[in-house]
Amino acid sequence: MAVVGIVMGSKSDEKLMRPAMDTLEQMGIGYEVSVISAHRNPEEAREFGLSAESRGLELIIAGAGKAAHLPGVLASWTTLPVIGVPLSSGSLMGVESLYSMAEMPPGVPVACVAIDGAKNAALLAASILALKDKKVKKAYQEFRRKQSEGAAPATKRKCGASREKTAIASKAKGKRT
Ligand code: C2R
Repeated sequence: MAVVGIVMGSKSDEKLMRPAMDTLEQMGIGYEVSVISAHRNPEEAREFGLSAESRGLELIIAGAGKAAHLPGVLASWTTLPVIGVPLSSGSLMGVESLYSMAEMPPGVPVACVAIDGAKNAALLAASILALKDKKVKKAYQEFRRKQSEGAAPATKRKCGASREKTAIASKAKGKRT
């Protein structure tokens, strides 16, 4: 059963939103995907928001590029949490979408991840759903554990490299390290 509704402003957003779908699948979270533009399909956007909760959705992930009103408009029609994903499809590479989502005025919040942060949107969704779904909690914790294990050697190498760089930079300035 779909508990997450993924909505994107255009079919052209699919590639950038794909990591959200893959990650939800990995977490065993049911989702549905819709293409709705708040600008081009205002009636559908309203209907989606109004019916989301009664259809069993618990959370919405809305990805859009350019002037991205979609997450805010969906959030205006529902009290479900809405996570916005600003997409780099426009000539401003997503900065305009980021501002549209992150700068929602007080009263109707939209959680906003990084530009093209579809994967994090799904992980954030997992952590929210994990509050009451034990299976999701287990899957999310497992993901985080594996990620930490995999990241450990790379982190060590990075630290070493950056310490070396600092030492070289300090020597160049005539300072002791
Ligand atoms: P097209 O490729 O269809 O022209 O869309 C879409 O998310 C897409 O990234 C170009 C970009 O326009 C965005 N779009 C929005 C909205 N509707 C479409 N930001 C909206 O209602 O917010």
